Amino acid sequence: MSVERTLTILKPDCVKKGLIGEVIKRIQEAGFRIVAIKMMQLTPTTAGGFYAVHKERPFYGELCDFMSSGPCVPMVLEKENAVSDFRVFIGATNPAEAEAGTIRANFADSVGENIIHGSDSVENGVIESNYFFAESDILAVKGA
Ligand code: 3AN
Repeated sequence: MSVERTLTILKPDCVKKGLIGEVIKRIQEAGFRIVAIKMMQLTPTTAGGFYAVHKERPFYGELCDFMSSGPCVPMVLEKENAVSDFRVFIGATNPAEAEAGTIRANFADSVGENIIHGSDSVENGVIESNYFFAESDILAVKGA
């Protein structure tokens, strides 16, 4: 297994529920190193660019409105096998189907408002990290 980077976003519902600290604590306890982090508010346009792959889906407008409804916290995480391990860690897109103990099972309300994003491939991990961070913002972090 090789060290990978994945892009996560603590979504506006995570921030509004006061869960930034709790979710970051769990992310670090699970062995992911935070190598870039910021808090920002997306616009409908920047949210739309991030989710451009879903442009034709019926929920696209709702998704862009939600993702720009308040501050969010994008982060780049690093770990061996980070991409698929993080997808397991956060749970299924629909929290009703998410495995017990995952972030979405514990904290998410619906498929639309599901607390957290995780890249779905190594390639997208790089593309999505570059959407939010310059390479110079991604720092080497030793240990957890
Ligand atoms: P994931 O984020 O788990 O990879 P995707 O890529 O299928 O899921 O969907 C991207 C985002 O679009 C999800 N995180 C969710 O917020 C939203 N989404 C997906 N399916 C629906 C749906 N049926 N209704 C509303 N929003 C959805």
